[in-house]
Amino acid sequence: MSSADKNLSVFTTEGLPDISNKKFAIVVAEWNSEVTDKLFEGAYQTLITYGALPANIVRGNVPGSFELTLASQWYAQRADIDAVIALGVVIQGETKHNDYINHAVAQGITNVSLKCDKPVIFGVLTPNNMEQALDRAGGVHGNKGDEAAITAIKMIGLKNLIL
Ligand code: DLZ
Repeated sequence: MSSADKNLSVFTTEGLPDISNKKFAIVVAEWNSEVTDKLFEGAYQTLITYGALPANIVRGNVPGSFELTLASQWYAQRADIDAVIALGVVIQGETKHNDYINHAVAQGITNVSLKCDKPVIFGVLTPNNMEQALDRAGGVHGNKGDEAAITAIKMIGLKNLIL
């Protein structure tokens, strides 16, 4: 088998793996929902664009970004879920509250990913204000949800190659 054939058998569109039989959970924080709903739309549409089936994408809402970690773990523990995408927006405030949330979620999601041995993608925006958030949720700076979905797909492909 030539290397080109091998690539074809492993990868489909633009080097990304076939995800038509993969199942995804997208966990969405309701805090700043005007932004997180756009992040969800970006992630969902990107998964569909690259071959995921609508029936294989589940959405779970949580109250705020701090709750993303536990809900991500609940999904990641499910045998049928291949990857989890956690989406939230934590806007910098006058207090340090946002820092505590950001660090807790980043660390928590890392721990879940390692514990469950599955991609759990950190799709949390940490902008200074709402304008910056919207710029990164389908605005001039793209959509962090799209990026998170591509990252999930790439990690699934990488796992298949390495293990
Ligand atoms: C409390 C809080 C604050 C101040 N800011 C945000 C935010 O910018 N983004 C977000 O997703 N959640 C925020 N929260 C809520 C916390 O994530 C969490 O839901 C509560 O502290 C309850 O655990």
